[in-house]
Amino acid sequence: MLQVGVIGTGMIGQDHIRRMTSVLAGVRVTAVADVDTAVAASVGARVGAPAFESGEALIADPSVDAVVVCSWGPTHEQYVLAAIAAGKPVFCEKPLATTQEACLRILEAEAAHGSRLVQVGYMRRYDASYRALKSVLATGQIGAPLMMHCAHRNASVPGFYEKEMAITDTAVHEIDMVRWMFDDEITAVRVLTPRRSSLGGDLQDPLMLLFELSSGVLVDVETSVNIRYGYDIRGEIVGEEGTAALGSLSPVHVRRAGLSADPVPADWRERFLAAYDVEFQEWIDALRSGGRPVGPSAWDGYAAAVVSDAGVLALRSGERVPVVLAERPKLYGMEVAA
Ligand code: NAD
Ligand code: ISE
Repeated sequence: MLQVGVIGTGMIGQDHIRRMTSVLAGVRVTAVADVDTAVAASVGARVGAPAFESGEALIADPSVDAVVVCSWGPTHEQYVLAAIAAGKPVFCEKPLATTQEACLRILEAEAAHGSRLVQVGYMRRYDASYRALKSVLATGQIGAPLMMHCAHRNASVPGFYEKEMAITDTAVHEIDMVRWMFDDEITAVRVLTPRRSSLGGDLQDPLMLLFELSSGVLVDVETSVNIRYGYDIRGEIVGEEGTAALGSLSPVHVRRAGLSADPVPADWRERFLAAYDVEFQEWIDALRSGGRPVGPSAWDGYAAAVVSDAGVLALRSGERVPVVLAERPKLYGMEVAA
């Protein structure tokens, strides 16, 4: 049984605790921690896990074999570094850290440890629709890919969501997905700002991002984070001989009162429910078999941070911003995760 300590018991922390306690096999949640100690105590009490006074104390405790970090992005670096220092595997929700400099410090710490300990929570790599799309691409049936159109729509976002999070917190999923989908790196970013939605307060919402890949493929991504009607994730690849798109997710299609309708998920928990389950079960199985994490690595987290930093610069300047990655350390090989 893998004994896991969870740091950050907010929305996704609670969802991952639920799946590790009532859905997945071979895992037990043995510790929780949150700066909001009341929330940690009540979430811990529900699953019989003690609430620790700090994330660092949780990481050091012998009841914890592996760590899951679900606190706010700016706090990820400190916990990932502490887990590496303790030699414990750590699953960190995206983003790995909120600056590329912080990600580089994590890469250095992991390299000094000498083997992989870190996995980053880019769950789209585990989603059945994205996996099917990647398989279609690999068979060559639509020919060489030329473009991809993506949309990332949230019904609404929490109060703490700030302007640039449309790139660093939301489109960062497409940044990782695109690198994985095309086995390629993003080399430049542009960001266009359409007419602003009146529903987004101070946010520049929506945004239109344009990624250039080293192969010449162009990817556009619409982020709309106050679209109200639901959580809608789209992706269509245009190839030389055809197109392939993420399919409909609904098991049922309703026609009534002059309308033909599929339900739209409410949020990421509903849309990616199965993907998170697969992501965690594969992580648990890899660690239980004595192996190392094989999903999205600290290098993938770093690359996403560099592209997202370029996106923020492109948003501020209105210019095309090139993406420059550091040399890839040997530890991360060239294999494509998941
Ligand atoms: P949330 O605000 O609901 O929960 C975050 C929790 O972290 C809060 O309970 C807060 O008190 C706690 N926290 C803050 N600072 C802390 C610290 N220093 N130490 C310990 N706990 C601390 O936020 P959320 O929506 O659950 O998001 C958490 C993380 O998960 C973010 O990095 C977010 O980007 C990521 N996330 C990923 C997905 C996904 O689809 N993979 C979806 C949602 C959120
Ligand atoms: C959130 O943090 C997530 O990761 C969701 O998957 C994403 O859709 C949302 O925009 C983010 O704020």
